[in-house]
Amino acid sequence: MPSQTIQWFPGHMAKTRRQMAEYLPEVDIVLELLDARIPLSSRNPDIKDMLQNKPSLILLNKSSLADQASTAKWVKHFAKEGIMCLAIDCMTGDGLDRIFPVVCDILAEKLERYRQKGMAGRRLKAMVVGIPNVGKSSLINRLSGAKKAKVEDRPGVTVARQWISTSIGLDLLDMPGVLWPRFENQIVGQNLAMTGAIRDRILDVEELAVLLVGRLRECAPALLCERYKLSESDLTNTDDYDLFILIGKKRGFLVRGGEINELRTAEMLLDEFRGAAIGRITLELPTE
Ligand SMILES: Nc1nc2c(ncn2[C@@H]2O[C@H](COP(=O)(O)OP(=O)(O)O)[C@@H](O)[C@H]2O)c(=O)[nH]1
Ligand SMILES: [Mg+2]
Repeated sequence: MPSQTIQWFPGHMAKTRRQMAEYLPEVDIVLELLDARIPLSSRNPDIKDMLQNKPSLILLNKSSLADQASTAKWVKHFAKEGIMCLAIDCMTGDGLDRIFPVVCDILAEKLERYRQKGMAGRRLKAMVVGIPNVGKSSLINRLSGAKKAKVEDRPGVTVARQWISTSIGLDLLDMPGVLWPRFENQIVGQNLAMTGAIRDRILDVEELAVLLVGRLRECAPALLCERYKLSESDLTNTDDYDLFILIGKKRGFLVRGGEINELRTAEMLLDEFRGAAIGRITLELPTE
C-alpha cells in the first residue's frame, strides 16, 4: 500500500525545506496549490511551518473536476482558519483572473507602504508551491501565456528553479525542490493514488479501483449509477469487489470463459474518475 512504499520522503523534505527557506525572503507571497478533489490529502502538513509567516493564498486547482458545493465548503473552511482561498482551474482558466486582485488584497498594507515610498509600480513576486502533479507548471504557463515551465503528466519530476514574469503584474517562481504530501494514514495515500498524484505502477491497480468504487458509492452514488447503468439495489446488495465486477460486466469487459477482465475494468474506472467522466466528484470534505 502507498503508505509503506513512500517512506523515503522525509529526507527529500529536509532538502526542500532548505531550498524554500533560501528563496522565501525574495517573494511577497506564496501561492499554495491544492487539488480541489482532495484539499486535505494534497496538503503538506508542514507547509505552515515552512512558510515562516510569509503571506499565502491557497488555490484549489482542478476545480472543474471537483464538486462545486464541496469546493465552496472548503473555501469557507480555510477562511475560518484565516487563510484566503480561491477555486481555480488551469485547463478551463476558471478563477485565474481573481488571483491578482486577491493577492493585492492580502498584501494591501505592504502595497500602501510601497506607494508612500513612491514605489507603486513595483512588481510582486510569488512562489508557487504544491505537491507533484497538482498543477504548478500549468498555472505558471497559463499566467505567463507561454510554455515556460515543464508540464509533466508523470508526478515527481523536479524542475530547475526559474523566475517567470506574467502579464498580471506578478513574477512567479516554480517551487524549488519537491513538496511531498505526508502519508499520515491509508486514506491519504489512497486519495493521492486515485486522483493520479502518485504513479500507478507502485500500486495494485485492481485493488485501488475496488477502493475507488467503495468511495464513489459513498461520495457520489447517483453519478456512479448513472455512468455504469446500475440500479439502487446494485449499490446496496453488493460489496465493493462485487460492484466492481458488475461494472466490468456492464461494460462488456469479458475474457474467455465469461470472466471479467479486472485490469481493464480497473484502468477504465480510474481513467473515468480522473477525467471526471463519472462527474465532478470531491473525495473529502472538511471535518466540522
Ligand atoms: N483538469 C485539470 N488538469 C490539470 C489542471 N492543472 C494541471 N492539470 C494536469 O495535471 C497534470 C500535472 O500538471 P503540472 O502542471 O505538470 O503539475 P506540477 O507537477 O505541479 O507542475 C498535467 O497532466 C496537467 O495537464 C487543472 O486545473 N485541471
Ligand atoms: Mg511542475
